[in-house]
Amino acid sequence: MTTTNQALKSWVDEVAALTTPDNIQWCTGSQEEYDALIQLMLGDGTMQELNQDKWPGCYYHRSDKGDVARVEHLTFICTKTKEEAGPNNNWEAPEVMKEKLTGLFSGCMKGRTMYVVPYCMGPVKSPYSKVGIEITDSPYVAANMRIMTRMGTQALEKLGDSTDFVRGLHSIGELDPDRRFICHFPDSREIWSFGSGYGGNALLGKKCHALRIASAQARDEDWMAEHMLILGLENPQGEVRYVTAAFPSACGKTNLAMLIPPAHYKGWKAWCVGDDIAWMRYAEDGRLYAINPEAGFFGVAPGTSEKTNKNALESLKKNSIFTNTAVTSEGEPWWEGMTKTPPAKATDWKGNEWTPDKNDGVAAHPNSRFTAPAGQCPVASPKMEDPQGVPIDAIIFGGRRAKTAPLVFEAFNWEHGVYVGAMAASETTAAATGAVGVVRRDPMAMKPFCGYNFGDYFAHWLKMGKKSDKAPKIFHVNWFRQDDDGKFIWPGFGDNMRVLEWILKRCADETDAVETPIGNVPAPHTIDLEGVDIDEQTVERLLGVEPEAWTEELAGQKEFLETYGDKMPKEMWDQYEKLKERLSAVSTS
Ligand code: GTP
Ligand code: SPV
Ligand code: MN
Repeated sequence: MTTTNQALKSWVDEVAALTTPDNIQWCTGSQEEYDALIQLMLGDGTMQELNQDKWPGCYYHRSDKGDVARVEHLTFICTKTKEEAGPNNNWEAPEVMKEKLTGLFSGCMKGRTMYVVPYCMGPVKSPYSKVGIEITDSPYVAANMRIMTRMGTQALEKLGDSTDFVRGLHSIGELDPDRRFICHFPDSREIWSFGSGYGGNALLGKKCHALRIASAQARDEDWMAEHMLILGLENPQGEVRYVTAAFPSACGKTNLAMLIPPAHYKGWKAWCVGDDIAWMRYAEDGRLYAINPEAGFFGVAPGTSEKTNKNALESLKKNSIFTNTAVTSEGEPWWEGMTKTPPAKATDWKGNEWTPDKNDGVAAHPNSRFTAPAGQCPVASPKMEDPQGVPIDAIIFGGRRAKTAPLVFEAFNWEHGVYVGAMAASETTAAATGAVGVVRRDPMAMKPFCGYNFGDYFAHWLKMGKKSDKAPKIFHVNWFRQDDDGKFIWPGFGDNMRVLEWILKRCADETDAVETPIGNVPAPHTIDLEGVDIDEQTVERLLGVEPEAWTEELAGQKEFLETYGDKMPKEMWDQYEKLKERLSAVSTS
């Protein structure tokens, strides 16, 4: 035992008594310990060695076929009342859920080792970082946690004898989808996750702690826990300015977080601070600062290539874990979109032999992922480790919209920006189980991750804007607009830099915009398109705001606002009325 923390010791004893493991292993986070975990998994076949000459320190894991994504319908927020959790969450009373889960956890670690995984979300020296302890019976989870968080002794030392830590209890159970529950108890800062070994369901520091529990804690303590990337943009004069961006799962955060500016942007450089989660608070200078609570990337593999995201590929070349990708006959990981020519022969994510002419499906699961140390990113910002974080100029919301949403627009002010974020909608992706490609509202990209009632969450956002006259400006982007044939009309990826430049210029009052009912769009020719093969008509379409489409959108917005009854702040209804007026003014003029 490596701690004198009585609260921690007695909780671990309690959990051991409930789950009856054969062994208890306290994780220190050392390299030897990690290597031993890998050896253990190589031994029992849950991990496979990849080609060590080409992929040093890289390993492969195939998860259970029925356990490949987050499960939103099995994710619960267990607050005292249903209203606190809100219509945006599944709810169960804490004591009812705990009784049910106690039954499932009872004796579930028999024959297994219980790993006690202390972790710190955020730089260890940051006053804004938070410690959690995950107890798990999965060595795969323990290994991934070492990449994704500051894990082990350093976290225990930070905790000291404090009782202030998130208690996360996890068991893979039997991986039975009918006995799977991902439950959060925001009041007692606890997470109980049973029956899944995958990603956000199982790596409890990530979505469960750093978003669902943290969002509730942030509401109580006047800060923000958001599903956002953090990106620094350095201009040729060497000045770096930072933005955060909230896009739903599998909608481009990791890609934007490490983008490579187009050749035309000489002297510009992008710095990655974070690719998925931002914790933000005001500093004494009145500015909003963000830290990345994570230490690794759990990134979507498909579509990641030298062309689309070279920096991600560089990040994952060594010391990484691949889950549910394909593996070539050379022992290399592979996924759709990675290379122009697919490998002649591979084993697919289900373990079946795969050849390119085999047309019964993809080789890699659409939600297959890599776990890579963030420090390996060639453009990892030195500020990743800064205890104070980075000051934010702009907050960007976005989604995957084939129609309606233009490439970029600027909110008129903070309050309008909160409305824009709250009304964001996006086509669903493979990051969660369920239908793909259906437009649904995903406020601030937090639909699956907000640990309390969205009505209260919007109120919290509104309040945060009033705390300072230096609050960031708010924007909305859409990289995914399509033509009638379903082809993307914006090149995206590195070229998104052009939109970011416009955003930064707006923040510095250096470029023009045209007012539309939904917000300010770029004035003609204010987005630098030099070197992009795009015609004038397409640009018009990209930036176009069609009042008819938005009037249709209004109906959906009203319905959404109504769902929250009295909890929906009045300011949001005011914004709705104003938008309605602006839209009717243009359609009657
Ligand atoms: P999570 O990790 O689930 O939160 O996802 P994410 O938001 O980090 O998404 P990611 O950057 O991994 O991108 C998901 C998919 O969108 C990948 O297949 C990318 O190739 C694709 N993508 C990202 N950016 C763009 C873009 O600008 N244009 C287009 N067309 N596709 C993009
Ligand atoms: C997401 O779905 O937004 C992810 C992956 O980042 S997971 O960790 O599974 O939540
Ligand atoms: Mn995410």
